[in-house]
Amino acid sequence: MRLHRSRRQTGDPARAARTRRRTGILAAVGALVAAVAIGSTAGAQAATSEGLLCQQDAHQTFSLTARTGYVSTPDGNSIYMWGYGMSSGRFQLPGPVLCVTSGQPVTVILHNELPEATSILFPGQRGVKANGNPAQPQFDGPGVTGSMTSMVQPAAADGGSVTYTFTAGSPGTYLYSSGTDVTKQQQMGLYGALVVRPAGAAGQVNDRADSAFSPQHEYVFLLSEIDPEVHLAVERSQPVDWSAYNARYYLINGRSMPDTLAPNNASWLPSQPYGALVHIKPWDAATNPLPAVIRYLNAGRVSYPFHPHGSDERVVNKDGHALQGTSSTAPQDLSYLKYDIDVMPGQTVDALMDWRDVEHWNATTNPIPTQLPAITDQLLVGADTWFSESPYLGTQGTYPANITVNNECGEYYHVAHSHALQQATNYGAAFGGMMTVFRIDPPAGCPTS
Ligand SMILES: [Cu+2]
Repeated sequence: MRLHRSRRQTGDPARAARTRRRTGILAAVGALVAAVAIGSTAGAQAATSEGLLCQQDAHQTFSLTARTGYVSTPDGNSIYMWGYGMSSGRFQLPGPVLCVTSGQPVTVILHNELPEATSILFPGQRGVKANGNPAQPQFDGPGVTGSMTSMVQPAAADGGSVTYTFTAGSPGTYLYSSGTDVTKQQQMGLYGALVVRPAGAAGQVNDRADSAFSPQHEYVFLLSEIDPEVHLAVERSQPVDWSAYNARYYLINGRSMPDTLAPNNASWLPSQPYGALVHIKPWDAATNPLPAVIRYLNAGRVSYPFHPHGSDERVVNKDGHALQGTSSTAPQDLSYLKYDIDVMPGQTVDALMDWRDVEHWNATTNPIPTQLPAITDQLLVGADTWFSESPYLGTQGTYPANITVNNECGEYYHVAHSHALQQATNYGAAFGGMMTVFRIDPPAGCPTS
């Protein structure tokens, strides 16, 4: 395994030591403990340290700057990236999650500090203009006789800017990303999520009432990948050998497992502000009637088959459109339950998730607590492990000596990850990469969270 260490990393021994300590399986265990610790801090903090962090503005006007920077990977690597950040802020990966209202005007001003021209594509938005002109491909010759230099008007290298305006499209989730030298610039990190909310119904994914979700349980999973050789070549101004492309890191919201479990704005991940820990409670008609929503986006080059363990999710939107029939009066609900959420390059998938708890086994009061899935839905590993679509966790056995409890308050943890298992690694080392954890608290919540 070959690691590229930049001056930025080797120049800071304390940071290098921290990253070394975070290596391997122990790191995953440690991060899980850290996730528990997050839950045991003040509730107000938990509300801001987990889940979607929206960038909002009363005038729906955002000023972004394309910059260079570095991201950390759990194996101690430090990778040169390009990314969109708030102009008032700093480099970040991915770009800010922009939250807007459907049908309302939006302005995005792009400042470019990169050494080459760059731009932003806004697929699915209406009437996109660049500096007041219709957004359109750019060619290096007259008309369309030359080569296309950009899919949309760019901001010039080293200080240029361009202003994009549009009307926010139908409610849902959209990728925004570079339209200039797309293969290279998107690999370098120029992408982010745009969340379009229904007008007057911000608590719904789309205009359908049955797409309502719990606003405290809203998550974005922006999936992408990194070939560090490409990034090293760009950093050194060397040509990129795309024929040798080989992704080594797989990311959710710009982080790889176990960093995906760290809170939003974790101090040790200054360029990667977004966590990916899902923290929910079981569905309950009286106290927790609304599902969580997970907004999946693929900013990478291949399909990512993502799935949580223990429960299906209900797919309600794709590419910013509700899954429904064509009737203008009562469109048929075409949402569907799915275990594996396949997210194609450039695609977005919005899924609702209810956790339907089942009572634990008890010899006297609940001897047969749950209907186990058909054997054909189970994958048996050895004698005691199965992967199924059931949230049933089996019986509580005897703990080892000196162990009195194996979680904080009776909560469950299930991993969720890309099922293309090479995408669940950090430079080939399992488990890592495109992986996170769903935490399900007991119905009454954790006393300390
Ligand atoms: Cu799995």
